[in-house]
Amino acid sequence: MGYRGSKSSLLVELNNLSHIVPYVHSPFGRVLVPYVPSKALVPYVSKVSLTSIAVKEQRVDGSWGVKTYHLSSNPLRCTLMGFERNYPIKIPTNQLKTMQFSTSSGLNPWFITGFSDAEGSFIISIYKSDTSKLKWRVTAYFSIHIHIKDIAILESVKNSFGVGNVRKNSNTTALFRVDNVKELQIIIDHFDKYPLIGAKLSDYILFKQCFELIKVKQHLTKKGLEKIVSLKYNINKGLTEELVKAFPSAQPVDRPDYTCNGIKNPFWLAGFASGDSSFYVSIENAKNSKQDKTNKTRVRLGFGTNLHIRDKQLLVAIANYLTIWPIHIYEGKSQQSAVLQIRSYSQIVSKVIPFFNEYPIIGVKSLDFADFKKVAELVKDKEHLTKSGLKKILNIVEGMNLRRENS
Ligand SMILES: [Ca+2]
Repeated sequence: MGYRGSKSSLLVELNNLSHIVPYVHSPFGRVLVPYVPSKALVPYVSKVSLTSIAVKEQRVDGSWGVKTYHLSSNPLRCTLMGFERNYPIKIPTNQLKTMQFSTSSGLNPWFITGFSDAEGSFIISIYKSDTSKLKWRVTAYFSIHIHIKDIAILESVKNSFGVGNVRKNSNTTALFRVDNVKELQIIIDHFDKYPLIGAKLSDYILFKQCFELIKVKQHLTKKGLEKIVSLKYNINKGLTEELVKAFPSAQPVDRPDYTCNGIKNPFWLAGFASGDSSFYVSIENAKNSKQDKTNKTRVRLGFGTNLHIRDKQLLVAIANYLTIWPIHIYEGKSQQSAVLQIRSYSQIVSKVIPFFNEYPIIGVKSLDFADFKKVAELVKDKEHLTKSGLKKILNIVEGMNLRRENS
C-alpha cells in the first residue's frame, strides 16, 4: 500500500493530485498555461514581510506555540536580492529584528483569508419550514469544513474571530460555523478588509448581498425572499430544483465577474497552502527509465496545488508570487481541475522551502512539510545515492501525507 506504478518505480502518491497527474513514465503532461512574463511577476518579499515574524505554530503534540522567524537568517533574502530595489520602503536590518508582524493573540488575518479561500464556504440555505410565515426559512452562514485531524486550526480561527462554533461533524470531519447575524457581521468585516483572492470572491459578493437583506429582515418578506433566491442562483452550486419550482418569478442575478488580482500578502499563501497544497516526494528507479541511463535512484520533491479549473489564474498567481519560472500547470482529465506543480529541486530549495519556513504551514500538513525538508536535506547531501540514505528517505516518505497515522 502507498505505492503505485510498476515494480521499477516507487511512486509515492501525491496527497490529492495522483488521480490527475501521471508522472513516472511521462513526467510532464500537457503544459496548458505557459509562463506569461508581465509585471505580475511580483516578488513575495514585500515591505510587509521585511520583519521578524512571530507566528503561531502547531506542534506535533497538537499544542500551539509562537515561533519567531528572522528574515536576516533566511537564505531567501539573498536569493531575492535582485528585487530589493523594487521595495517601496527600505527597512534597516536592525529594525527587522524588532518588528513584530503578528502576535500570539490569533492567526494572521491574511492567513485566515488564505485558508478560507482554500476551505471556507459562504452558504445561503433556504428550506421549507411550516413554522415560518412564508413557509420558507433562510439561513446565511460561513463555514470551514475540514478533516478532523486539523480541528486545532478551526479552534484557532474561532479564537481569532472571537465568534462561531467548532464541532465534530462526523467521524472524519470537523466544522467551524458562524450563522448568527451579529457574528456574521464580524466575518463580513474581515473579508471586506482582507478580501478573498480566488474565484470564491464571487460567491462572497453574492452572499454579502443576501446577508445585507437578512440583516434588515427582508428575508421575512415575500419580495426580499425572492431577491435572496435570485442571488442564490449563482452562489456555489446554485438552486435545487425544488427552489426553482417554488420561485418561478425569481430571476438569476449574474455571478460577478472574477479576475485574480494577485496575492497581496505572504500569509495569504501560507493559509491557502495549509488548506489546498501538498508537499510530496516521489522515488523513481531511473534504471528502467528511458530518459536516464545512469542507473541512479531519483528522488523528486514536489509542491502541488490542485484547484477547480475556474481558479487557474490563482495557480499562476501563486507561481508568480513564489517567483517560480517556468510555470507548469496541468489540466485534469475531466477538465474540471487544474494543477500547479513545482518539481524543480533548485526552485524548491531556493523558493518554496524558504517561503514556508518564513510563513509557516499550520496543522498536520506542517509535519509533511517538515518531512519534506528532511528529504531535501538528504538529497542535498547526496544521501539518496547511498543505500542507507535511500532507506532513510523511504522511511520518512512512508509516514507522509495520507499515510501519516495517529497525528
Ligand atoms: Ca479546497
